[in-house]
Parts: sequence; structure tokens; C-alpha cells
Amino acid sequence: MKHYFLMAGIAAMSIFTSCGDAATDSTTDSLNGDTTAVQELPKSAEIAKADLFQTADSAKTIGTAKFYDAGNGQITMDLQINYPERADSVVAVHFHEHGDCGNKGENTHGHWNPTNENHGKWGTAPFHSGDIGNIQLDNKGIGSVSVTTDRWSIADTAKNNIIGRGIIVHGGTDDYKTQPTGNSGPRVGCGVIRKM
Ligand SMILES: [Cu+2]
Ligand SMILES: [Zn+2]
Repeated sequence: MKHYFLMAGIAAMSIFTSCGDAATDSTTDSLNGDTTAVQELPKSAEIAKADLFQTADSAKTIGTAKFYDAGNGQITMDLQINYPERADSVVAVHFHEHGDCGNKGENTHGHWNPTNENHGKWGTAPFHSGDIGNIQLDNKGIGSVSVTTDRWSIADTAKNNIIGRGIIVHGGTDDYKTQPTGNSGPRVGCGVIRKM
């Protein structure tokens, strides 16, 4: 990763210096001075995050969803769940409409659905833009999934803005068919997507 940025820095500097007098000395000095700045480019910086907790006890965290700019208008979510009470089970995860985890997650209301599609399985149209789906938890209650998509935005005015949406972890399995919920069981975990 560091090497990549260094190479990018060299490339950028080459372009820069080619516009003026490309004196060898100043190129070298600029490169040394700019290496740190180039490494701070926000390309893969965390752009949003949701801390997930148990709906039965908000003091108990059960994981995080971290969002990154993947370039080309795409966003990557790395979702990690650590829910020992749910070890050796499947949980279903969706983005829900509202960022209010009150009333044991019920205040998030239904599935977030900016494209007005039916509920379904991620990647097989039709599906809601937050139908992350089933995640197998291991014997410690740990599971993860990574999703990269152009269905999400963090732009304030975008219809598909994910900021302020709820993320619900269900204590059952999404059948990917039942409308509009997938019959995914009780809401056992919740979090709200916040801009970083
Ligand atoms: Cu749900
Ligand atoms: Zn759905």
C-alpha cells in the first residue's frame, strides 16, 4: 500500500514538473517533501460507520459496519459481527429506513428501498439496496461480509444516501422471498450509519 502511494506520488510529481522547468534538484526535493502528503490522500479512508449493538441491551456491542470510498462511484462496506449469544447460527442483515434503534429496532421501520424494488437476494434482481442477506456466525458468534456497490452514496442530496439509515441484525434466516421482509425473524441487533 505504501509502495503504491509512493509510486503515485512519483507519477504525480513527474506530471507536475513536466509543466515547468524540470530541474533535477527541485524534482528530488519536491518528491521527498511530498511523500507524506500523498499518503494522506483520502481514497481508501473510512467515510461512514455504524456501531451495532443488541436491541435488548444497547450497552452490548455486536459489531461494526465500516464504509470506504472504493472509487468509480462505488462504496465498500466491511461488516463484522461479534455476537457470542448467537454463536453457530445465521443472522440476516438489512438496511432499514430510519436511523432510530428505539423500541427494540422497530423504530427503524421497514427495509430501505430507494429504487422501489421488491425484497430479494443481494446481486439477483430485484432486491432492496440494503438487502445484505444471511451471514453465518461461527462457534464464537463471529461472522463478516464485504460488499462493494454503486447503489449507495453519502452525498446529502442523493436519493440513495445511506447516511442516517438503520442497520438491523435479525435473529433468523432471510428466505429472500417473503415480501417485504424475507421473514427474517426478530430484530436482535441495530445500529445507525453515520458520516465520518
Ligand atoms: Cu431487516
Ligand atoms: Zn429487503
